[in-house]
Amino acid sequence: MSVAGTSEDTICAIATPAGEGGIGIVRISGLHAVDVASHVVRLRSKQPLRTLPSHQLHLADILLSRASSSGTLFSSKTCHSTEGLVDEGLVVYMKAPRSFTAEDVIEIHCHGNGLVLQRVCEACIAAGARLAQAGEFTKRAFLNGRLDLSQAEAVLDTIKAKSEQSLKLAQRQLRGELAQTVNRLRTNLVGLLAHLEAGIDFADEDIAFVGRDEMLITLQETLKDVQQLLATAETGRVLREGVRVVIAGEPNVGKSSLLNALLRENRAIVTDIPGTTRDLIEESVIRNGLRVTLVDTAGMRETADIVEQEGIRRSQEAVVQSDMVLYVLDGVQLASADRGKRRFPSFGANPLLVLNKIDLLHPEFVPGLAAELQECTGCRIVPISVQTGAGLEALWQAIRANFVRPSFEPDDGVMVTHVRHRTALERAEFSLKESLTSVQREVEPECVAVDLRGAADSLGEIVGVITSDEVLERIFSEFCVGK
Ligand SMILES: Nc1nc2c(ncn2[C@@H]2O[C@H](COP(=O)(O)OP(=O)(O)OP(=O)(O)O)[C@@H](O)[C@H]2O)c(=O)[nH]1
Ligand SMILES: [Mg+2]
Repeated sequence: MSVAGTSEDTICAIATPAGEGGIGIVRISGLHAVDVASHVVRLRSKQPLRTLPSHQLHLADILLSRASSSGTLFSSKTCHSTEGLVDEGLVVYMKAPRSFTAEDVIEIHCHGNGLVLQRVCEACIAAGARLAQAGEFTKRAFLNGRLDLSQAEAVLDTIKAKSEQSLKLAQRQLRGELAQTVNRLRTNLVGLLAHLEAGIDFADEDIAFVGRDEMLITLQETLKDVQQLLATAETGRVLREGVRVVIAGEPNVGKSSLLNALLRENRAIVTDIPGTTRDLIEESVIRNGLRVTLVDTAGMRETADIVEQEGIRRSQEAVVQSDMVLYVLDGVQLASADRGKRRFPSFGANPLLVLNKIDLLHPEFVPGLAAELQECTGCRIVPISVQTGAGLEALWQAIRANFVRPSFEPDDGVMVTHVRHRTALERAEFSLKESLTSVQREVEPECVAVDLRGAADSLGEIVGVITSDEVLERIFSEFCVGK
């Protein structure tokens, strides 16, 4: 279903984060934004709001509208000489269509006090606006054609980006890089489809509107481009969302010590008593542009202690939900066990084995032990000592290499960062392969057209040409109110 048009309602919301701040902004958007704001602000210049030039800040008194003046923030006594006065601030009028929503937008900049902002918002509502829903300003920008859907999603990514690289990716998507590529591919398919359908309509006249070879070339090239985009999706997701790395292993091997060392912070309790950690301890750190959430867990062992049992259950759950497991081993324990009796981890998909406490081993002994471990388990091994810091840099590199290929440059080509885009591309890939097979087998053009339409529609979903209300609802509900 395609969605178009805009709402008649004028909406308002506090656009700045909750809490105290130097300034706070209330944003109003819609057909009646100026009328609503006129009830709430009085320009010091006495000019009517409507006559203001667009995109200029003007000093104003910010007032309570009559309908909300029964409020409790300022009693009638305190407001005697300046009745209904709340604050003084700045007002900016952004005339449609040159605004974020492409509608008339007024922003009222007051002091960043939650009560004041709340009162201004209430005054706007009393003057006829309604409180905006989560993401409604951005949704209007999309519905009014200011942004495509991938750009609207990039607005949220820009707000939420925690690392340099995720911010860079969000900004590139906001500039429309992904949309341009997807639109180009979609246009090629729609062109092909038009020719194919013309051929079907005029089948009796024996005119070939598009040759088989030409069709094969276009389909193959489009498929290649779609697959190229898909190849970036995993790295894109990892850079946008960050990764969850769980530190697991038996008690006392140095898991909490490792967490503290990687965070460079004394976050978890470390003792030489096995079973020290019970709860999961979680903390994020940004390293080389990648946001890594590290999770320290309770050491795995058989135990009758029910608190520890619960801790171990949570550890196992954390392992299942992780993107990567660092399985820590005590180098001394391992070295002292008989060769045949050495125990190795049996859980976690492809864990990275961290051979800890190598400061307590003879340096010449470490490479042999690591090689033996590698041979027995087939897993990657990183020998470290939390005590001396040896191997920690190599461990960081191994974590990154697990997710991002070493030659990766965030400035290389267009990247796919959203699961929604990835699944749409996968559907497009499937339909393109089907249509290629149909053309190769010289199946009736009607069948080819169905798959071509499917591929074009899947691409259209990314930019929002084809989108259901349900999808829009889901996307914009992730936003905060005021964006
Ligand atoms: N020599 C040496 N001791 C270490 C090293 N890493 C940790 N330890 C010591 O090993 C002991 C256990 O460390 P923890 O970090 O509490 O171990 P854990 O795996 O979290 O233990 P649990 O929470 O009980 O599962 C402490 O006495 C640490 O000081 C290391 O690299 N070298
Ligand atoms: Mg611990």
